[in-house]
Amino acid sequence: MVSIPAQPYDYELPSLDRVALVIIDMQRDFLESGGFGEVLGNEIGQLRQIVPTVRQILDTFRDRGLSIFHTLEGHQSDLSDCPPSKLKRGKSQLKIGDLGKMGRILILGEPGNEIIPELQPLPNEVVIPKPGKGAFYQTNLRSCLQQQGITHLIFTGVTTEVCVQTTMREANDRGYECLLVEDATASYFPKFKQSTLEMIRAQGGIVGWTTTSNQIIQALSLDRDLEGKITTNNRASV
Ligand code: TIU
Repeated sequence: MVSIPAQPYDYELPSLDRVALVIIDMQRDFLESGGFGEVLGNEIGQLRQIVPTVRQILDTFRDRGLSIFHTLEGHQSDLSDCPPSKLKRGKSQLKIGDLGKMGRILILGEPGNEIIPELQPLPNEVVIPKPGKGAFYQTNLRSCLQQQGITHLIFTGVTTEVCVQTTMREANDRGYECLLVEDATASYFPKFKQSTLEMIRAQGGIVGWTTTSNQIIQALSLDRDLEGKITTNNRASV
């Protein structure tokens, strides 16, 4: 059992083989200039700030050999999986599927749709492309989690109130115990991020828990000696 200090109370992991890290949509379309996020009229700076923190958590999960899922919002090149409402929404000049600075906007396989270089998935990590804001909608995420016996999900990524919150709510309704890492998620609107954190953990954790990257890293890190050899397992049991 690993206990992670969190709000509104400690988050308990029964065993490390039941937990997965979920990194939501850390892709160029949201974090780099010329992508979908900027086309929608947003400043990308807020989002870029969390990259080193997400990387630290990713490294901790890699170090411990724990399950890692990356999601990617994007559509088929023929837009067959993009509802007309999503395509029409907004007043920007460039729409989903139009040619932007990084290829066609929000289209799977285009340069702008790739996960940012700092967080590139390794071959053993699962990448879930998704057409919606929630990662359970029209994807095989649930069956992948079931195959691995995952019951506990630790969330990072962007944007807090859109794809992260939608996915957490979907996961919560499907019975997963959800923990959001406060300093490893970001919104184009800081006040929306703050409100989302508060609404997730309100009412006794109505959607789940929130904590900080330090708490996760402390709880999951292996202690190493000066030569890099593992000395103890800290508080975590494998
Ligand atoms: N616009 C915005 O805040 N977010 C999205 O469109 N997608 C995700 O959050 N990934």
